[in-house]
Amino acid sequence: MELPLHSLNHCLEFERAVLWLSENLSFDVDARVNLFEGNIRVLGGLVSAHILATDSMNRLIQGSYKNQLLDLAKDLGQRFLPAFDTPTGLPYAWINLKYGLMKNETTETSTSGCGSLILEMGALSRLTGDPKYESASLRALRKLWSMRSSLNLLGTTLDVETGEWIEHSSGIGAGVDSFYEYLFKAHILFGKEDFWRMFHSAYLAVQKYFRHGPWYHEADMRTGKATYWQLTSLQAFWPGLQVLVGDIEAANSSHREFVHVWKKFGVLPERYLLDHQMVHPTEKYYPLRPELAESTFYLYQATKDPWYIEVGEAIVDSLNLYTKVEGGFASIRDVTTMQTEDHQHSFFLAETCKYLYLLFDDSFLVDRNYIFTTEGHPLPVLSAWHERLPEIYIPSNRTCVKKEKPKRASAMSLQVCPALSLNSRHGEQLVESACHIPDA
Ligand code: DMJ
Repeated sequence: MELPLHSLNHCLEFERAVLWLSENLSFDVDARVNLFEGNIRVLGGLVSAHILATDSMNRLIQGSYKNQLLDLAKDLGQRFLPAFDTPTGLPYAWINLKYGLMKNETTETSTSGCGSLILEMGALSRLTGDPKYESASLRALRKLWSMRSSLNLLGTTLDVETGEWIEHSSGIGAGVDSFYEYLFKAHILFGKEDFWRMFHSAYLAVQKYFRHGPWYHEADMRTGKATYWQLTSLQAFWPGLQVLVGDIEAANSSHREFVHVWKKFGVLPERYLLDHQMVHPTEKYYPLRPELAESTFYLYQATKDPWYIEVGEAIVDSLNLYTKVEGGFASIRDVTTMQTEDHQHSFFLAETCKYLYLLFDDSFLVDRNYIFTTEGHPLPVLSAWHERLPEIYIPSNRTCVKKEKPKRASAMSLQVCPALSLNSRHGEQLVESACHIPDA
């Protein structure tokens, strides 16, 4: 089959990048790196690109590919492992790529730092046939889960040597966000019921203790009492996760609030004080974060409501207006003045641009189901990676069908959390996810 010209260009670019990486990238460097960031940005990128490079449809690579990206991923994964050598199995937040664990390294890490490794490390194990990466990240995840409170809440920071919590207040934003995301996506990718059970309890606790109408505040994991009434830009990923779960109504209502704040400033401030309706005095920045675009993409996929396209267009307009500079896009230092700074995080290309692109053109997703890692790297859902296919993927086991049978069975279209029928409003039957907790 002949490929169209733009596909050929993609292939050439991709092949060139693979070649460049295999000739220029080495992890044998004396650099202290953050395990979480290294995992989601670098390991995830390599593993995902390797899978795309070996795609049976040859969409991205035409010539011979010799597993260079997988070799790099293996090397990096191996360099991560000494971080897990703790009495608790919880990994250190920092590791030196050349020398391993540094003397007097801090023992403090975050919940996401310990609980967001399973997708990349699990995929690496499946691809190499070596279980050590998956085992280390699974052990850490299980330990973390065992540290939850009786309310099924977790804190934000902890000590990897003692397994004690340091910060008991937490929410769905910084330091915790991707922990929830990975429990659920690990269930989709690996089909383990265990992940679903953990996620379901954690999700219900979030909806019960953090949710306040469309907003999410923070609360103390021990008492469930509210601590901070703040909206953070990172929280805007939550509606996207809720779409995967099937809790569309809750997703839509909080997404609208984030859009409202985006429109108020032109971009999302890092932290906004809900109780004072003002930007946090020291966290006024917008580092080109993707979360709102990500949720907009998911909500559009689930509803096909053109309003989400309009939101996407408004986001693109804002990015062009406020952040476009010669040679790229710049972070905003202060959303009240739109002063920029000389920094463009890798997540701008890996996530912000990718989700916006997919919002307007999802043809890449048509013939395969993917989950996206927290850094936006696609991993295909392969039955070979499943212990047992989750029931939701077996058509006859679907308990409730929300819409007409979708053409393809993605987690998003099937809405993994089973649906409940509610009372009717305006004469039509209302269907909500079993994970949805209505407002009191
Ligand atoms: C990304 O690096 C990841 O999504 C991470 O989980 C938290 N958010 C940043 C981008 O804002």
